[in-house]
Amino acid sequence: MNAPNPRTIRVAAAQLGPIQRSEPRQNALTRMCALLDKAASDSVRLVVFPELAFTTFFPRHYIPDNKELHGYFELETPALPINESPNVKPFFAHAESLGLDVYVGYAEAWKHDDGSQAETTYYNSAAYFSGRLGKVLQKYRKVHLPGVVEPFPEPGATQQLEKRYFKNGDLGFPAFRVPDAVEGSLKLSEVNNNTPATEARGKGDPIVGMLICNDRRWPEGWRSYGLQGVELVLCGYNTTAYAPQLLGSDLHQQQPLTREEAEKEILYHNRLCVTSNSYMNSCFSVNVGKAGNEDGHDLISGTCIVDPKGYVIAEAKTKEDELVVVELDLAACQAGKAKTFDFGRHRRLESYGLLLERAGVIEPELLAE
Ligand code: CDV
Repeated sequence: MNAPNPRTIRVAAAQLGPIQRSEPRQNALTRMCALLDKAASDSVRLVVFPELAFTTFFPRHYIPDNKELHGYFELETPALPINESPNVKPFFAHAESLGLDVYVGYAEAWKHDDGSQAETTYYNSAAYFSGRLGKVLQKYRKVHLPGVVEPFPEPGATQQLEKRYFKNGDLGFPAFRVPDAVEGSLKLSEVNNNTPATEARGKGDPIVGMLICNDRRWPEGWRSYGLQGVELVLCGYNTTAYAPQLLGSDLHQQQPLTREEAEKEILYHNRLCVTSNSYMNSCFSVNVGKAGNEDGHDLISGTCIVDPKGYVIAEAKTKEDELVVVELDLAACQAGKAKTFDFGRHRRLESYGLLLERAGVIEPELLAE
Protein backbone atom coordinates (compact mmCIF):
# COMPACT_ATOMS: atom_id res chain seq x y z
CA MET A 1 0.00 0.00 0.00
CA ASN A 2 1.42 3.41 -0.99
CA ALA A 3 1.50 6.03 1.74
CA PRO A 4 -1.54 8.31 1.20
CA ASN A 5 -1.02 12.07 0.75
CA PRO A 6 -0.98 13.95 4.05
CA ARG A 7 -4.26 15.62 5.05
CA THR A 8 -3.40 17.89 7.93
CA ILE A 9 -5.59 19.89 10.25
CA ARG A 10 -4.52 21.77 13.37
CA VAL A 11 -6.94 21.22 16.24
CA ALA A 12 -7.19 22.35 19.86
CA ALA A 13 -8.86 20.88 22.90
CA ALA A 14 -10.09 23.88 24.92
CA GLN A 15 -10.32 22.54 28.46
CA LEU A 16 -12.21 24.79 30.87
CA GLY A 17 -11.58 25.15 34.57
CA PRO A 18 -14.64 25.25 36.82
CA ILE A 19 -17.55 27.62 36.18
CA GLN A 20 -19.33 28.27 39.47
CA ARG A 21 -23.11 28.29 39.82
CA SER A 22 -22.98 31.94 40.84
CA GLU A 23 -20.96 32.92 37.77
CA PRO A 24 -22.76 34.89 35.03
CA ARG A 25 -22.64 33.56 31.45
CA GLN A 26 -20.55 36.57 30.49
CA ASN A 27 -17.58 35.31 32.56
CA ALA A 28 -17.58 31.96 30.81
CA LEU A 29 -17.92 33.65 27.43
CA THR A 30 -14.95 35.91 28.16
CA ARG A 31 -12.80 32.93 29.16
CA MET A 32 -13.87 30.93 26.12
CA CYS A 33 -13.18 33.85 23.78
CA ALA A 34 -9.69 34.18 25.32
CA LEU A 35 -9.06 30.50 24.41
CA LEU A 36 -10.29 31.22 20.87
CA ASP A 37 -7.81 34.10 20.62
CA LYS A 38 -5.00 31.85 21.78
CA ALA A 39 -6.01 29.17 19.27
CA ALA A 40 -6.14 31.67 16.42
CA SER A 41 -2.66 32.95 17.27
CA ASP A 42 -1.41 29.34 17.09
CA SER A 43 -2.91 28.78 13.59
CA VAL A 44 -5.54 26.35 14.89
CA ARG A 45 -8.47 25.54 12.60
CA LEU A 46 -10.87 23.74 14.98
CA VAL A 47 -11.39 24.30 18.72
CA VAL A 48 -13.27 21.75 20.85
CA PHE A 49 -14.95 22.87 24.10
CA PRO A 50 -16.55 20.73 26.86
CA GLU A 51 -20.12 19.56 27.41
CA LEU A 52 -22.49 22.27 28.79
CA ALA A 53 -19.63 24.70 28.36
CA PHE A 54 -21.36 28.01 29.11
CA THR A 55 -22.45 27.29 32.69
CA THR A 56 -21.79 25.15 35.71
CA PHE A 57 -22.65 21.46 35.23
CA PHE A 58 -26.14 22.07 36.67
CA PRO A 59 -27.37 18.40 36.57
CA ARG A 60 -25.30 17.85 39.73
CA HIS A 61 -27.93 19.90 41.58
CA TYR A 62 -31.54 19.18 42.39
CA ILE A 63 -33.19 22.40 41.17
CA PRO A 64 -36.91 22.48 42.01
CA ASP A 65 -37.31 26.07 40.79
CA ASN A 66 -38.15 25.89 37.08
CA LYS A 67 -37.17 29.49 36.50
CA GLU A 68 -33.66 28.82 37.78
CA LEU A 69 -33.44 25.49 35.92
CA HIS A 70 -34.55 26.95 32.59
CA GLY A 71 -32.06 29.79 33.04
CA TYR A 72 -29.28 27.32 32.23
CA PHE A 73 -30.75 26.57 28.78
CA GLU A 74 -30.29 28.37 25.47
CA LEU A 75 -33.46 28.94 23.48
CA GLU A 76 -33.39 27.52 19.97
CA THR A 77 -36.00 27.40 17.19
CA PRO A 78 -35.76 26.62 13.47
CA ALA A 79 -35.43 30.37 12.88
CA LEU A 80 -33.08 30.96 15.83
CA PRO A 81 -30.04 28.64 15.63
CA ILE A 82 -27.76 28.40 18.66
CA ASN A 83 -25.23 30.84 17.18
CA GLU A 84 -27.96 33.51 17.17
CA SER A 85 -29.29 32.67 20.64
CA PRO A 86 -29.01 35.89 22.68
CA ASN A 87 -26.90 34.64 25.66
CA VAL A 88 -24.17 33.04 23.56
CA LYS A 89 -24.22 34.92 20.25
CA PRO A 90 -21.02 36.89 21.08
CA PHE A 91 -19.05 33.63 21.44
CA PHE A 92 -20.02 32.42 17.98
CA ALA A 93 -19.50 35.89 16.49
CA HIS A 94 -15.97 35.87 17.93
CA ALA A 95 -15.21 32.43 16.46
CA GLU A 96 -16.50 33.69 13.12
CA SER A 97 -14.37 36.83 13.27
CA LEU A 98 -11.31 34.57 13.75
CA GLY A 99 -12.42 32.08 11.07
CA LEU A 100 -12.36 29.26 13.63
CA ASP A 101 -14.59 26.20 13.69
CA VAL A 102 -15.85 25.15 17.11
CA TYR A 103 -17.52 22.21 18.78
CA VAL A 104 -19.35 23.41 21.87
CA GLY A 105 -21.76 21.77 24.30
CA TYR A 106 -24.86 23.60 25.58
CA ALA A 107 -28.24 23.00 27.16
CA GLU A 108 -30.81 23.25 24.38
CA ALA A 109 -34.38 24.47 24.94
CA TRP A 110 -35.87 23.54 21.61
CA LYS A 111 -39.11 25.03 20.37
CA HIS A 112 -40.04 23.35 17.13
CA ASP A 113 -41.74 26.49 15.85
CA ASP A 114 -41.75 30.16 16.75
CA GLY A 115 -45.37 30.27 17.92
CA SER A 116 -45.62 31.07 21.62
CA GLN A 117 -47.79 27.97 22.15
CA ALA A 118 -45.09 25.58 20.87
CA GLU A 119 -43.92 23.02 23.39
CA THR A 120 -40.30 23.21 24.54
CA THR A 121 -38.09 20.13 24.65
CA TYR A 122 -34.84 20.08 26.59
CA TYR A 123 -31.70 18.35 25.35
CA ASN A 124 -28.02 18.11 26.26
CA SER A 125 -26.58 19.18 22.89
CA ALA A 126 -23.45 20.11 20.99
CA ALA A 127 -23.07 22.23 17.87
CA TYR A 128 -20.39 22.16 15.22
CA PHE A 129 -20.12 25.76 14.09
CA SER A 130 -18.16 26.69 10.98
CA GLY A 131 -16.36 29.99 11.53
CA ARG A 132 -15.66 30.26 7.80
CA LEU A 133 -19.32 29.86 6.82
CA GLY A 134 -20.79 31.56 9.90
CA LYS A 135 -23.31 28.79 10.53
CA VAL A 136 -23.92 25.54 12.40
CA LEU A 137 -22.97 22.63 10.16
CA GLN A 138 -24.37 19.94 12.43
CA LYS A 139 -26.12 19.61 15.75
CA TYR A 140 -25.87 16.56 18.03
CA ARG A 141 -28.08 15.65 20.98
CA LYS A 142 -26.64 13.41 23.69
CA VAL A 143 -28.04 9.91 23.27
CA HIS A 144 -26.83 8.15 26.44
CA LEU A 145 -28.09 10.20 29.39
CA PRO A 146 -26.51 9.01 32.63
CA GLY A 147 -27.80 9.26 36.18
CA VAL A 148 -31.24 9.14 37.74
CA VAL A 149 -34.60 10.94 37.76
CA GLU A 150 -34.97 11.22 41.53
CA PRO A 151 -32.14 12.78 43.55
CA PHE A 152 -29.94 10.67 45.83
CA PRO A 153 -31.18 11.15 49.41
CA GLU A 154 -27.70 11.31 51.03
CA PRO A 155 -26.91 14.88 52.12
CA GLY A 156 -24.04 16.35 50.09
CA ALA A 157 -24.19 13.62 47.42
CA THR A 158 -23.08 14.63 43.93
CA GLN A 159 -26.33 14.40 42.00
CA GLN A 160 -26.58 13.31 38.37
CA LEU A 161 -30.03 14.38 37.21
CA GLU A 162 -29.63 14.32 33.44
CA LYS A 163 -32.46 11.80 33.14
CA ARG A 164 -34.66 14.33 34.96
CA TYR A 165 -33.68 17.44 33.03
CA PHE A 166 -33.13 16.24 29.45
CA LYS A 167 -34.78 14.08 26.78
CA ASN A 168 -32.58 11.48 25.08
CA GLY A 169 -31.08 12.72 21.83
CA ASP A 170 -33.18 11.98 18.75
CA LEU A 171 -30.76 12.85 15.96
CA GLY A 172 -28.77 9.59 15.92
CA PHE A 173 -25.07 9.74 15.08
CA PRO A 174 -24.83 11.81 11.89
CA ALA A 175 -21.29 12.09 10.54
CA PHE A 176 -20.66 15.10 8.32
CA ARG A 177 -17.93 16.62 6.20
CA VAL A 178 -16.24 19.88 7.15
CA PRO A 179 -15.45 22.20 4.23
CA ASP A 180 -12.28 24.32 3.95
CA ALA A 181 -10.44 22.41 6.66
CA VAL A 182 -7.99 20.21 4.76
CA GLU A 183 -6.25 21.47 1.66
CA GLY A 184 -6.65 19.52 -1.57
CA SER A 185 -9.69 17.50 -0.44
CA LEU A 186 -11.35 15.57 -3.26
CA LYS A 187 -14.69 17.01 -4.43
CA LEU A 188 -17.72 15.34 -5.96
CA SER A 189 -17.13 17.27 -9.19
CA GLU A 190 -13.74 15.54 -9.55
CA VAL A 191 -15.13 11.99 -9.62
CA ASN A 192 -17.50 10.35 -12.07
CA ASN A 193 -19.86 7.38 -12.08
CA ASN A 194 -17.04 5.03 -13.00
CA THR A 195 -14.83 6.01 -10.08
CA PRO A 196 -14.90 3.13 -7.59
CA ALA A 197 -16.03 4.28 -4.14
CA THR A 198 -12.87 2.77 -2.65
CA GLU A 199 -10.71 5.07 -4.75
CA ALA A 200 -12.26 8.22 -3.24
CA ARG A 201 -12.18 6.85 0.29
CA GLY A 202 -10.20 8.94 2.75
CA LYS A 203 -9.59 11.72 0.21
CA GLY A 204 -12.62 13.99 0.62
CA ASP A 205 -13.19 16.75 3.14
CA PRO A 206 -12.72 15.50 6.71
CA ILE A 207 -15.45 13.31 8.18
CA VAL A 208 -16.42 14.34 11.71
CA GLY A 209 -18.72 12.87 14.36
CA MET A 210 -19.83 14.26 17.73
CA LEU A 211 -20.42 12.61 21.09
CA ILE A 212 -21.16 14.09 24.50
CA CYS A 213 -19.59 12.83 27.72
CA ASN A 214 -21.22 9.55 28.78
CA ASP A 215 -21.68 8.66 25.07
CA ARG A 216 -17.94 7.91 24.96
CA ARG A 217 -18.51 4.84 27.16
CA TRP A 218 -20.84 3.25 24.59
CA PRO A 219 -19.22 1.59 21.57
CA GLU A 220 -22.51 1.78 19.65
CA GLY A 221 -22.08 5.51 18.93
CA TRP A 222 -18.43 5.19 17.91
CA ARG A 223 -19.22 2.28 15.60
CA SER A 224 -22.13 4.18 14.03
CA TYR A 225 -19.61 6.86 13.15
CA GLY A 226 -17.00 4.28 12.15
CA LEU A 227 -19.45 2.91 9.61
CA GLN A 228 -19.62 6.39 8.04
CA GLY A 229 -15.82 6.49 7.71
CA VAL A 230 -15.32 8.94 10.57
CA GLU A 231 -11.83 10.45 10.85
CA LEU A 232 -12.31 12.75 13.81
CA VAL A 233 -14.62 12.23 16.80
CA LEU A 234 -15.22 15.24 19.06
CA CYS A 235 -16.37 14.71 22.63
CA GLY A 236 -16.84 17.25 25.41
CA TYR A 237 -17.50 16.12 28.96
CA ASN A 238 -18.06 16.98 32.64
CA THR A 239 -17.02 13.91 34.58
CA THR A 240 -17.31 13.81 38.33
CA ALA A 241 -14.14 12.80 40.18
CA TYR A 242 -16.05 11.32 43.12
CA ALA A 243 -19.61 10.03 43.16
CA PRO A 244 -19.95 6.67 44.97
CA GLN A 245 -23.80 6.82 44.89
CA LEU A 246 -23.73 7.15 41.13
CA LEU A 247 -20.89 4.89 40.08
CA GLY A 248 -21.15 2.13 42.68
CA SER A 249 -17.41 1.61 42.35
CA ASP A 250 -17.18 0.89 46.09
CA LEU A 251 -19.74 -1.89 46.11
CA HIS A 252 -17.36 -4.83 46.14
CA GLN A 253 -14.43 -3.24 47.91
CA GLN A 254 -13.47 -4.20 51.45
CA GLN A 255 -12.69 -0.53 52.11
CA PRO A 256 -14.44 2.37 50.39
CA LEU A 257 -12.23 4.03 47.77
CA THR A 258 -10.53 7.21 48.91
CA ARG A 259 -11.21 10.32 46.85
CA GLU A 260 -7.76 9.98 45.27
CA GLU A 261 -8.34 6.31 44.36
CA ALA A 262 -11.78 7.09 42.94
CA GLU A 263 -10.45 9.91 40.75
CA LYS A 264 -7.58 7.73 39.51
CA GLU A 265 -10.02 4.99 38.51
CA ILE A 266 -12.38 7.44 36.77
CA LEU A 267 -9.46 8.92 34.82
CA TYR A 268 -8.39 5.41 33.84
CA HIS A 269 -11.87 4.61 32.51
CA ASN A 270 -12.00 7.91 30.62
CA ARG A 271 -8.78 7.05 28.84
CA LEU A 272 -9.74 3.44 28.28
CA CYS A 273 -12.95 4.47 26.47
CA VAL A 274 -11.44 7.07 24.18
CA THR A 275 -8.28 5.18 23.29
CA SER A 276 -9.94 1.82 22.62
CA ASN A 277 -12.79 3.27 20.56
CA SER A 278 -10.46 5.48 18.54
CA TYR A 279 -8.39 2.39 17.75
CA MET A 280 -11.38 0.16 16.94
CA ASN A 281 -12.76 2.73 14.50
CA SER A 282 -9.37 3.92 13.27
CA CYS A 283 -10.05 7.59 13.91
CA PHE A 284 -8.64 10.50 15.85
CA SER A 285 -10.59 11.80 18.82
CA VAL A 286 -10.49 15.09 20.70
CA ASN A 287 -11.79 14.60 24.24
CA VAL A 288 -12.26 17.70 26.36
CA GLY A 289 -13.30 18.11 29.97
CA LYS A 290 -14.45 20.84 32.28
CA ALA A 291 -12.11 20.33 35.25
CA GLY A 292 -11.46 21.31 38.85
CA ASN A 293 -13.70 22.09 41.80
CA GLU A 294 -17.08 23.34 40.62
CA ASP A 295 -19.74 24.23 43.21
CA GLY A 296 -17.77 22.19 45.80
CA HIS A 297 -17.68 19.05 43.61
CA ASP A 298 -14.54 17.81 41.82
CA LEU A 299 -14.43 17.16 38.09
CA ILE A 300 -11.65 15.14 36.44
CA SER A 301 -9.46 16.65 33.79
CA GLY A 302 -8.12 13.93 31.46
CA THR A 303 -8.48 16.13 28.37
CA CYS A 304 -6.63 14.34 25.58
CA ILE A 305 -6.24 13.88 21.86
CA VAL A 306 -5.98 10.29 20.62
CA ASP A 307 -4.69 8.92 17.32
CA PRO A 308 -6.17 6.08 15.22
CA LYS A 309 -3.82 3.54 16.82
CA GLY A 310 -5.24 4.42 20.24
CA TYR A 311 -2.25 6.41 21.49
CA VAL A 312 -2.72 9.64 23.45
CA ILE A 313 -0.73 12.18 21.44
CA ALA A 314 -1.42 15.30 23.54
CA GLU A 315 -3.04 15.97 26.90
CA ALA A 316 -3.85 18.69 29.42
CA LYS A 317 -1.50 19.28 32.33
CA THR A 318 -3.77 21.37 34.55
CA LYS A 319 -7.32 21.53 35.88
CA GLU A 320 -7.76 25.04 34.55
CA ASP A 321 -8.53 26.78 31.29
CA GLU A 322 -5.95 25.25 28.99
CA LEU A 323 -5.49 24.85 25.26
CA VAL A 324 -3.99 21.58 24.01
CA VAL A 325 -2.92 22.01 20.40
CA VAL A 326 -1.81 19.38 17.93
CA GLU A 327 -1.59 18.94 14.17
CA LEU A 328 -3.34 15.81 12.92
CA ASP A 329 -2.70 14.02 9.66
CA LEU A 330 -6.06 12.44 8.87
CA ALA A 331 -4.36 10.16 6.32
CA ALA A 332 -3.20 8.14 9.34
CA CYS A 333 -6.77 6.81 9.67
CA GLN A 334 -6.53 4.88 6.44
CA ALA A 335 -4.23 2.02 7.49
CA GLY A 336 -6.65 0.74 10.14
CA LYS A 337 -9.65 1.34 7.90
CA ALA A 338 -8.07 -0.66 5.07
CA LYS A 339 -6.66 -3.53 7.16
CA THR A 340 -7.69 -4.65 10.67
CA PHE A 341 -10.88 -2.58 10.72
CA ASP A 342 -11.94 -2.83 7.09
CA PHE A 343 -15.57 -3.23 8.18
CA GLY A 344 -16.91 -4.27 4.78
CA ARG A 345 -14.61 -7.28 4.65
CA HIS A 346 -14.61 -8.34 8.28
CA ARG A 347 -17.91 -7.50 9.98
CA ARG A 348 -20.44 -10.35 10.22
CA LEU A 349 -23.96 -8.92 10.33
CA GLU A 350 -25.52 -12.41 10.51
CA SER A 351 -23.99 -12.76 13.98
CA TYR A 352 -25.04 -9.42 15.43
CA GLY A 353 -28.85 -9.76 15.56
CA LEU A 354 -29.00 -9.46 19.35
CA LEU A 355 -27.47 -6.01 19.27
CA LEU A 356 -30.63 -4.45 17.87
CA GLU A 357 -33.13 -6.80 19.53
CA ARG A 358 -32.11 -6.37 23.12
CA ALA A 359 -31.23 -3.34 25.27
CA GLY A 360 -30.77 -4.95 28.69
CA VAL A 361 -29.22 -8.20 29.87
CA ILE A 362 -31.04 -11.53 29.82
CA GLU A 363 -28.76 -14.20 31.22
CA PRO A 364 -28.80 -17.79 29.93
CA GLU A 365 -31.17 -20.02 31.92
CA LEU A 366 -29.86 -21.32 35.25
CA LEU A 367 -28.32 -24.79 35.18
CA ALA A 368 -30.51 -27.60 36.62
CA GLU A 369 -27.99 -28.37 39.38
N1 CDV B 1 -21.88 14.24 32.23
C1 CDV B 1 -21.79 12.91 32.12
O1 CDV B 1 -22.29 12.33 31.16
N2 CDV B 1 -21.13 12.25 33.11
C2 CDV B 1 -20.96 10.81 33.05
C3 CDV B 1 -20.98 10.08 34.35
C4 CDV B 1 -19.83 10.33 35.24
C5 CDV B 1 -22.21 10.27 35.07
C6 CDV B 1 -19.68 10.43 32.34
O2 CDV B 1 -19.74 9.46 31.60
O3 CDV B 1 -18.65 11.03 32.54
